[in-house]
Amino acid sequence: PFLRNILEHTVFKEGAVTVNFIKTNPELFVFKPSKNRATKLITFLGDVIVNGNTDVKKIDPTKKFVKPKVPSFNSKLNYPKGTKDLLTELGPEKFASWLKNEKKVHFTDTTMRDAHQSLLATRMRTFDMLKVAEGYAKNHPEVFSMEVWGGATFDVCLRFLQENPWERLRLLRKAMPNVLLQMLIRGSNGVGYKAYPDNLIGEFVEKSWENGVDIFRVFDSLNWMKSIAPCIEHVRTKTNGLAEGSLCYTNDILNVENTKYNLKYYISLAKDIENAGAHILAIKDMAGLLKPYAAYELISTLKTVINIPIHLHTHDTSSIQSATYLKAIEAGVDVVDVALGGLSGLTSQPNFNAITEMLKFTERENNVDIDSLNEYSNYWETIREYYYPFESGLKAGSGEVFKHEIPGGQYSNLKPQAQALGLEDRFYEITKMYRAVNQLFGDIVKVTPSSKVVGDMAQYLVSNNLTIDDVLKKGDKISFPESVVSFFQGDLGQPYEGFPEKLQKIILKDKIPYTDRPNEHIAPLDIEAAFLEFKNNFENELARPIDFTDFLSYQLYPKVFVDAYNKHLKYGNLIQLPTKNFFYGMEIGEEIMIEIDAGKTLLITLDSISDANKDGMVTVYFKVNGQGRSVAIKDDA
Ligand code: 3PY
Ligand code: ZN
Repeated sequence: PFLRNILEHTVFKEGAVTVNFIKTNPELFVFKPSKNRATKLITFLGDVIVNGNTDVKKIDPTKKFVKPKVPSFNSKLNYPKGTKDLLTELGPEKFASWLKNEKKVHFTDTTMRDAHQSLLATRMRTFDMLKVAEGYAKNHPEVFSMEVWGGATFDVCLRFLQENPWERLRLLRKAMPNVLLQMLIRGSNGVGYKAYPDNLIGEFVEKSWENGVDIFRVFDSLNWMKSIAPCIEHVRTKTNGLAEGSLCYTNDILNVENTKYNLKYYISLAKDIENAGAHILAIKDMAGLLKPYAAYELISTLKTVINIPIHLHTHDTSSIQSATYLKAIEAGVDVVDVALGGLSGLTSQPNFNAITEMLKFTERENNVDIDSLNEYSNYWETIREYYYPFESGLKAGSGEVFKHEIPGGQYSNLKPQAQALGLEDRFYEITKMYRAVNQLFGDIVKVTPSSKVVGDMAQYLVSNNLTIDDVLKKGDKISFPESVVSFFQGDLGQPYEGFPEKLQKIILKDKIPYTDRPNEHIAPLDIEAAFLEFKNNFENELARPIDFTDFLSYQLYPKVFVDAYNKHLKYGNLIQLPTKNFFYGMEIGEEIMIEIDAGKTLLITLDSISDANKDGMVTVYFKVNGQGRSVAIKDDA
């Protein structure tokens, strides 16, 4: 392409080339995207080989990877009947009654969503999931649901992985047609960090269902029913799926000094969620604060006041959450969230394999093939190594979580954020400040996006060497982070018992807060007109066909979508590229097979890499299906 740019350049064509031609014509380095899939792929590989993957900040040159072993399964075998078949047969209401009457405890496997969101900054690629999806659905049809979508995965797919989240969902649906697929949705905030027009959220829910989601776990970051209820309503009216309304658990119901988030509060919230039409109640313990005896008290009480089944979610940050599951199971919880061993524990969910063993030979045992489960755990343990740059570095459980109350998903992100701000050695100061900021804000529920507001404020205060006292005494002279101002204005809804008024005035200065739904301040989207405009802007013969789900991605994350779209034009679809090569490029002599379309495979070998020439261009030589090919890459170093 570089040569083509030179040959097609007007200066070149006019024969007016001077020695400085290349230096003075930077547009020569702007390559028009090619239509050819192989060219796009080797352009991506060439870029990573020469400049690294921009998402990987630190490489360990001594790192060696072990080839993952995919557990065997019979690909000819039909899929055994699972919960998805049962939902189709019974419909959501009867399905929920069936679940409630089950004696055994059921399991949701979070490996493909929350586990990697909480351990590996959400970087797990579809490639590694698809390798085991079909086999897992065939070998483990007893799994209640697979959490595979939503939360931060949507954003990260587009922003960092150069994947289309909808394609991930469709492929997983196809590979796992018998088991329920589950997503996490942040009420009026969808899978984003702010409120969106109601009709956009409605369309999003409908398309999520059409593309494969069965269970919608709906929550609001402040437990605000005005955000939860409309989303449950979308699920009930636009899908035949299950609406799982969540109460987010915070504080400690056994602490008599906790007069805010006590048992009474959760009973009332659970009833509101049931009355809003939820088929299942989720207890979403996003930070892992629900201790064993509190779990027993909460669940046994809720079992007497609501009629829908209860699904418990926790994070094992403290490392005692298996005990919580034991007490919850004794109290009659219907489903618990677990992650396969290799991706469990710490800020992720408790260990599926170990919890299964814990229940063996007891009356609530679920008949799971533990040997097979262990093979899947080993697979993920090996796969995890590819993602080492995204590990949080947390080595052991931490009892401090009961003080700072940082959600599992946020904890693993806070460290790299602190690093980026040059605050690496002040991480514990940040966690302490996080706690202090929560108290300052009046003790709020902290989960995406409200947790981000507390995190932003804590980091801001620590990096500017400010104290809580400074905020209260000199706050009128401080310009607070945008997310904090927006929160106090009402953009994420209303916290339980309201905002602390004095602080609200300090933070907002002359801005006026509001108390109704943020969505009331956003005009409904004219979907038809906006979709037409979108198609006009983005349909391009060089890109893949654009559809309504892309339009939804664009509406939720405009800038992120445009960046991903441009990368797609340049590199094509990278979903079939092995993870090792996606993050670390190729070694000389390495051969990889990539299936670019059904039955169409490319065998790519890296032959050699030239030194940079005087213009900083490196030529990378490949063989593609035996034919020599090269790409010229600008060395950014
Ligand atoms: C998310 O919203 O992504 C979460 O996982 C919250 O716990
Ligand atoms: Zn979670």
